[in-house]
Amino acid sequence: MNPPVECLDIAEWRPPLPDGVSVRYTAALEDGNVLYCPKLRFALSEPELRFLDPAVLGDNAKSLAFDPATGTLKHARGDQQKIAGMMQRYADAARTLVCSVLPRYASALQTGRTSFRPAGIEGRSTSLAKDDTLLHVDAFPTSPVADRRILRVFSNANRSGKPRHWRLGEPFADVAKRFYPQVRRPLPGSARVLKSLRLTRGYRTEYDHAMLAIHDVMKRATEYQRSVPQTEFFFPPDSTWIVFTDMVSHAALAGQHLFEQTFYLPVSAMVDQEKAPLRILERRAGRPLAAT
Ligand SMILES: O=C(O)CCC(=O)C(=O)O
Ligand SMILES: [Fe+2]
Repeated sequence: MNPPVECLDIAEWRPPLPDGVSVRYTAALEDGNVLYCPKLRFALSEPELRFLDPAVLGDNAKSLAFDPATGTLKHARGDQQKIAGMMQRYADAARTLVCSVLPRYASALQTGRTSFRPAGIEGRSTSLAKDDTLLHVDAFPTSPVADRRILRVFSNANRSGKPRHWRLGEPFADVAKRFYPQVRRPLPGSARVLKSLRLTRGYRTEYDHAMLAIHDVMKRATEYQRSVPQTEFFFPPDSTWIVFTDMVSHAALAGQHLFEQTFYLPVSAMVDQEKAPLRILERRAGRPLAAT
C-alpha cells in the first residue's frame, strides 16, 4: 500500500505555480491525499527559538492555542506578545499557502485556531477519546462544523532532526461503511440542549454527532487499529503538509514542535462535493444530515 500522499515541490508559502497544477492538487486533496511539501519550512527568528522549550506550555495543555480572529492566546507561559506574534505569523503563512495552492477555496476559506505543540507526543497519557496516537478522523466535541470541512496545515519545526511520525489508514468511504452502521441517532432535542447549555458553540448537527461517534468507535476498535491497512509516514523537520483531517484516517505517534492551523471550508466550495464526508454519510443515511 502506498501512502495517500501527493508531493509538492515548493519552497515558498506563496509559490509560483504553473496553470493547471492547482487543479490537480485540489483534486488530490479532495480525494483524500495529504499534500506534502518536504521543502516548505516555517522559520523561527533567533529570539523565538526559546519558545521551543516545552516549558512555554502551561495549564497541563497539549498545545498553545491562538485565535487569529481575536488575538487571544491560551496555555502559553512567557512573553505573551511575542508568542502571539509567532502564532499570528504561522496563521498568515498557512492561509497564504492554502490560497495559493488551492485558489479555488480562497474566497470561502474560514480561519480557525492556530496551535503549537512544543512537547513530544511520546509518553503523553490521555483518555482514549483524546489519544491521537490511534487512527481517527477529526471531529470537534464543542465546535460543530455542520456543512463545513476541516482543513489543516501542519509544519514540523523541530530543530534536532525528529520527524513527525504519522500513520495513515483506509479511505473515508471504507471508514463510513464499517462504522456508520454502529452510530445511533442523537436523542431528539439533545442538540438544542447542548447549545442552550453552551456545551457546544452552535448547533451539533446529525453530521457532527455521527462524526464524533465514528471518531470514538474507531479509536475504541482495538482489533481494527491493529489490522486495518495502514502506512507509516515520517514528516521531517522543516516540512509542511495540508490535509482534510475530517476524511483522512490519521494517527500521530511521535514528534515534537508542531505548528498547526485549522481552516473550515463550506462543502459547497469544493470542486466535487460528493467526495465530502458529509455527502458520503448522507448517501448512507438517505437523508440530509447537516440541518440545524
Ligand atoms: O499532533 C499531530 O501530529 C496530529 C494530531 C492530530 O491527530 C490532530 O491534530 O488532529
Ligand atoms: Fe487528528
